[in-house]
Amino acid sequence: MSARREPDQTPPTDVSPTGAPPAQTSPDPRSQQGDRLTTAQGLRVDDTDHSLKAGPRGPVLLEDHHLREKITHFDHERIPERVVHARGAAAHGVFTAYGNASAITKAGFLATEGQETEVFTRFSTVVGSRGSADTVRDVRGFSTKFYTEEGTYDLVANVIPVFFIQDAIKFPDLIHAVKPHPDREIPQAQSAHDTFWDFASRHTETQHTTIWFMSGRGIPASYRTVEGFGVHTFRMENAEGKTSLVKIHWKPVAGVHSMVWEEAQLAQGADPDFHRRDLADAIEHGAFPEWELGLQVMPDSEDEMFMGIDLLDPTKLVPEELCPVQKVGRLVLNANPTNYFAETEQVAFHPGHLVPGIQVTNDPLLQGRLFSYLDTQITRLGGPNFAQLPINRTHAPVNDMLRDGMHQTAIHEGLGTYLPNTLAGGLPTASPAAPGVFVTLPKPVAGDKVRENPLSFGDHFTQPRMFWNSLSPIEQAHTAAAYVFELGKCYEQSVRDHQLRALAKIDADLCARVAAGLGVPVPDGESGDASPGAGEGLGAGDADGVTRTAAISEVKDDPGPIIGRVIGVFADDGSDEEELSVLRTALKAEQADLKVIASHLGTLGVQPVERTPVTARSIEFDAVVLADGLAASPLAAHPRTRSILEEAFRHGKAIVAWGDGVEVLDAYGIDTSAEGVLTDTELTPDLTQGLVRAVGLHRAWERLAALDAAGT
Ligand code: HDD
Repeated sequence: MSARREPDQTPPTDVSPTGAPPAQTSPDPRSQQGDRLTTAQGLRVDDTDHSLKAGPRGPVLLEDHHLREKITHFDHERIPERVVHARGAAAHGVFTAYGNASAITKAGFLATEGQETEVFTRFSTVVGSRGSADTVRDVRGFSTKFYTEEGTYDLVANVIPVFFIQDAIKFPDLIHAVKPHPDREIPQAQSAHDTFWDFASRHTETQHTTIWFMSGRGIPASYRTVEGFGVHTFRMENAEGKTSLVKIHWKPVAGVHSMVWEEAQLAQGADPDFHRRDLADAIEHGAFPEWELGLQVMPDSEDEMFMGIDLLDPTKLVPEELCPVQKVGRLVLNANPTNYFAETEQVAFHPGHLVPGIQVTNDPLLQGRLFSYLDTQITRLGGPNFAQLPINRTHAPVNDMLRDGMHQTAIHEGLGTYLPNTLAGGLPTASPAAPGVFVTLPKPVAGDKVRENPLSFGDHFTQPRMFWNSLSPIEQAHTAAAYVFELGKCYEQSVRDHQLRALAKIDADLCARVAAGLGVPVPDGESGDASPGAGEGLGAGDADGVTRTAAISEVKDDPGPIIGRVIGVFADDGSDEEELSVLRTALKAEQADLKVIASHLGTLGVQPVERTPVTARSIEFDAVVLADGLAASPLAAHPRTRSILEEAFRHGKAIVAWGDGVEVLDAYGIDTSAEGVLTDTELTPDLTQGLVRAVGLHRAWERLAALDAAGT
């Protein structure tokens, strides 16, 4: 029996009198137009569900162009994923300059007060493949394309201010080491394996970055709560030609907030798209993520050092105590991409995409990057014309001499494909040095050709020690536990030993804790570093005696804003919908989101129910609330209610209950006298304010410390 056309395949009836397709629905003429299915040649097709066959039971005919085109195109839908940073999520937004950067740079998008520049920002994990989980322990990328009037500027940043290696020539080794083992291709998206720690422990310049990502910075709570760092030192030039050495920062308005390790692991299973979903949801709900751009501005000194810190060494940061971060503009991400592939996947960043007023330095890592990014796009995006893809197109006028090549989409006119020419009127002409023209700063170059590092690159331990000293005790405990986890996943004792020796050079207590966790003696302190020039305290790096810096710890005395945070409220049919409404309004005023968890979906009165115990997970909530009217409900008795409460308690989250909701806490043994557990007989403004404050502090840090001390 043949089933040629299902009823819903009936052609639409709004045929125009001329037979032309109805008005275009997309501004891009190469995407969908009208509402009729066509081939790539614009031919309308009568059926897309059945191959052309010799009879309903006969063979498929080679002449079926629609079938062949459809399948051929499908066969080529995937492009090579990024060799690193394959998994990402992105958003459109706008950057507004405060104007105060004009003293430092002539870049118009930074220097002109109130100047608004469209941007596209992509966040990413480094190690995992495109389908890997979001919440793995990793460094993360934070790349922003500024579509400025002077050309596109890319800030290809990370969420950690330092990098693993000092020289780009080691990048393939680093990435081979951290990627899955080449024999079994495991583990995916993890650094917790032998080859990574084998590399990291032998190139001890990695130790600063590794201690950062062993801390909470390696498992951010969301992309909205990460800092961003340009890592390298850049050279900026103002309109008067004065130059400065500058480090670039993104400071999240929502504050820095990380997961605890168990949350990150739970999220990997319960919602591998956790960060991607969070970013898109926040933007969709109008809680637009925001960052301020900040600059650390240092004199353009001859030795390119600042207070003992080598500014060309990407494994070093400059403590904010020595050089404050000056805020020069604001980024707001306010629109989700329309199409993941066309935008997030095809966007091509490059640290060499610069504008007048921002130039590179001799940092050997940066110099290698300047080669790598252009090169990689040619493989990944199938040829040299990727700048013509809509997401990569500059918003400034283009008049280049680049012609032809794979996927050429421009129809260039005229004969002027060379210079000098007379046949095209001598156009286009190069511009003399003038505002808006990029002129490389003249800098003297001297020296013998050598494969060597400067002596100042040899200090690998002073700044990791400063990082360790700057953590609060509970953050130190989490960091030490992360090392125990990571090294505990290594099979080779020699690898563990090597890394322990590196830890001994950072801090004896850190080393002792990790050694105890691994059940081995504390090593004798030899680092075993294989890289030339490595050592302790060689040359500069003492950061002018700064042994701890305030910008590192997430534990703050004052609560931050709770914009975009999610509060899970257990309520059921016996609860008062008016109270839920009061709480919802109060949280909305803080731009936080409330999700009701009930024993059934639908509504409680007029209050929508977003979760049941079956679909709710503790990881999606920054705080858990129990409303009155719960004690006798099936929701209270559900085993997942108990696990959500226990996890929220264990992860240091605020827990709030009023009325008989408090009985549920008691029944499950939640200590109502613990820090961050707030109860009352009724929903009062004080209780609500307490909730807002507790979420603003991120976690009940003392509770976490007490649980850690108790070994739970
Ligand atoms: Fe890189 C991608 C950040 C060193 C080679 N890198 C990439 C992305 C970010 C960074 C955020 C993702 C861009 C996107 O979203 O598309 N990379 C950094 C930072 C570094 C760094 C902050 C050090 C300070 N990278 C680095 C080195 C090399 C590369 C030393 C090579 C020598 N990076 C690449 C690459 C990638 C890339 C292979 C992969 C995909 C891409 O470029 O477009 O070229």
